[in-house]
Amino acid sequence: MSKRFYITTAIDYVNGRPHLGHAYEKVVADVIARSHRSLGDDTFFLTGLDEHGQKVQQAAAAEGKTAAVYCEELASIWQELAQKLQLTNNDFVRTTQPRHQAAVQTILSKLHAEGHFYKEVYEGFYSAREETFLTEKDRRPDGTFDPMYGEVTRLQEQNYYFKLRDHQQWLIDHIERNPSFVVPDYRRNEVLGFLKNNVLEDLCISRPAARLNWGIPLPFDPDYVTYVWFDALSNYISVPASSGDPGVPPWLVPSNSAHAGESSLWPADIHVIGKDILKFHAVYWPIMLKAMGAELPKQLLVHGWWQKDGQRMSKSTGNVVDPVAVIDEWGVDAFRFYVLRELDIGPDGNWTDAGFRARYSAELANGLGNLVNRSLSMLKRYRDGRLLRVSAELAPDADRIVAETRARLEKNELQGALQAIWSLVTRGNQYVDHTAPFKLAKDPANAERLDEVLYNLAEVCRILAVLLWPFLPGTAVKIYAQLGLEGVPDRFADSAWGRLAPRHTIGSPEPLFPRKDP
Ligand code: ME8
Repeated sequence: MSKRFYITTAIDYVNGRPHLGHAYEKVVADVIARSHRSLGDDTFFLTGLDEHGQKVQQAAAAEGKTAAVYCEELASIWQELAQKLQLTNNDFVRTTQPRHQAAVQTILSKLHAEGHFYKEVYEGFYSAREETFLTEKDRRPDGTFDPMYGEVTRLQEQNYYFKLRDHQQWLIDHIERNPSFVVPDYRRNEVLGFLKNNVLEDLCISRPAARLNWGIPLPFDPDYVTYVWFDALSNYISVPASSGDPGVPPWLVPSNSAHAGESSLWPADIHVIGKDILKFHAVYWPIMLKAMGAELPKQLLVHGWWQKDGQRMSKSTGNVVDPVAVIDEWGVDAFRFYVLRELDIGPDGNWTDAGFRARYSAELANGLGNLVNRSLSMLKRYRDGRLLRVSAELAPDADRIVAETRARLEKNELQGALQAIWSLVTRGNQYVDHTAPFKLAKDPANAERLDEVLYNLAEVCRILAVLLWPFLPGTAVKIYAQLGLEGVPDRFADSAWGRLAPRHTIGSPEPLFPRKDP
């Protein structure tokens, strides 16, 4: 059985509009998916929406709508964003889809039948905002709860619980034996610290339907719906299961599903998630999968959070960065570039409009845009767009940078890969300054040298298009078209030096990143 590279993102709550943080995560996953395809891996990229639960039910009620109508309206806004970001997701899961609900019910029935759940009365505190039960341990020294929990109420109710305790040592061993299961390291240490210093509490996996009806009914007790996290985490496996994936446990594959053939998606290679949902993915999800007899995902790639001007983004402060507005004004590639270049995967980031403009102007307009535009314009002006002589003067620099970009991509170091790519932009611009083709063009005695210089510049532009494809796909395609090349630069192997043929004629140079007034 062969394995496809399978990457997912968190599925977003549809309790409002998408913001910068949601868009960032999806772009990160898209770049990794595109890189793997470019490097030759058969790749499947999944993203989608988390539509059930109290947050969504409350948001719908606040607008006087049913949850179903509310989700339907918002889902199209989120799907439009996926298109605007030029995501290459192969599927879009919504937890309200029948295929997903059926898989969740199959999982619940199986785990119930095998004795993983029990029913018990709970008495304690409850945060509706975080949909979580709280204990005395969660109180701060002054007796209050962290404001992130919103209003905390006392509650007494009967629910179903998933036994976690028996799996605690197994999970610690798994994380210790697999250093790349949680990346970066400091997030892995955080999970290990949590697991070693606390006894795992069993997980409440139900909510009484009388209190919350917007959820998947428990198949063995219609008075309850499924806890939203149990529902949501299952999306990663419900999608492969519903298409007959040979990597998922056979009991989870519906009998009427089309058989997906011999190549499997499951286990996932990378779940891209934000730091706030690490515990759900590094503790509950592996234990759910172990109980199901399914393999564990290979990696949780954990990114940090964006702030705006040093402050947490929030609707009440009115400082939420709207990715759609940025894209409409500056273009999707400028958005993708800024978030990936500014923030490495791991630490927190800070969006400032001034920082965005500075990178646009220095790195996109004056860096990449200027190199491509002046290189191709000179070729047009001095040689009517024709390459007359092949040269490999810049090949050693280009080869070194291509190798470094590849090494960075293989480690998911997207910021580092962009830095490597921009070292080729800088090298190209220096080369123009040093060789001064505009001076060479004045004396026919320099004709051969000018031909060589123009070839090196065109070839650097072509290689940049190939390297940029996962990051700035629209720009990469434009560079290819301006070079008079057909198709898309979506194969990393084409970054080898010297693919532009002698006598090739380029297309028309056009500015890639128009300069904007300050
Ligand atoms: O947590 N910066 O959904 P969600 C960076 N439905 N990332 C951010 C961010 C910010 N300011 N704000 C949110 C959920 N995110 C669940 C997930 S997965 C089975 C279920 C990230 O809409 C956040 O860390 O609250 C998470 O990875 C994603 O956006 C969705 O957040």
